[in-house]
Amino acid sequence: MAGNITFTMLKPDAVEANNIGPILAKMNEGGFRILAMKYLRLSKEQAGQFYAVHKERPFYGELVNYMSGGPIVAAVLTKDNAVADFRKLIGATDPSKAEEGTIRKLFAKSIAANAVHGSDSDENAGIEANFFFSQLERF
Ligand code: FUP
Repeated sequence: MAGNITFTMLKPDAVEANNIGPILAKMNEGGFRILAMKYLRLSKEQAGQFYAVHKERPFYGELVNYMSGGPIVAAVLTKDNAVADFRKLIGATDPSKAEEGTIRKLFAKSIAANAVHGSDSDENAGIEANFFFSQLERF
């Protein structure tokens, strides 16, 4: 059965462009509620650990530099069928391929600076939420 949480980050480009409010509004309008949220800057080590699954990919170094290059917002969101519905709401990784009206189409600048992250499975949603937040069960 599909789970009801997903994990997101508003990436450095979205924070720099002062789009935290508009992007969170889109998430709310899409039916998501915020369970946990924090504003922080990742160290290089933390960004490398978070994206360790991409270690062998050619863009890994750039991705780690990019994600540790400025502040982000990390959040746990809830909704029925959260992971799939959220990926639909944010659109394709490459904003030039993202559907009209999606968050990446509206706010992303490039494939690297693509405004937001969204978990790709229920298992990863749990792992990623736990990477940033402890004691989620209290909510
Ligand atoms: P997504 O699940 O849509 O966030 O995309 P991926 O897991 O495939 O990629 C994770 C992040 O790596 C993307 F958000 C941006 C970065 N990336 C690149 O910089 N270049 C690429 O060619 C692919 C991904």
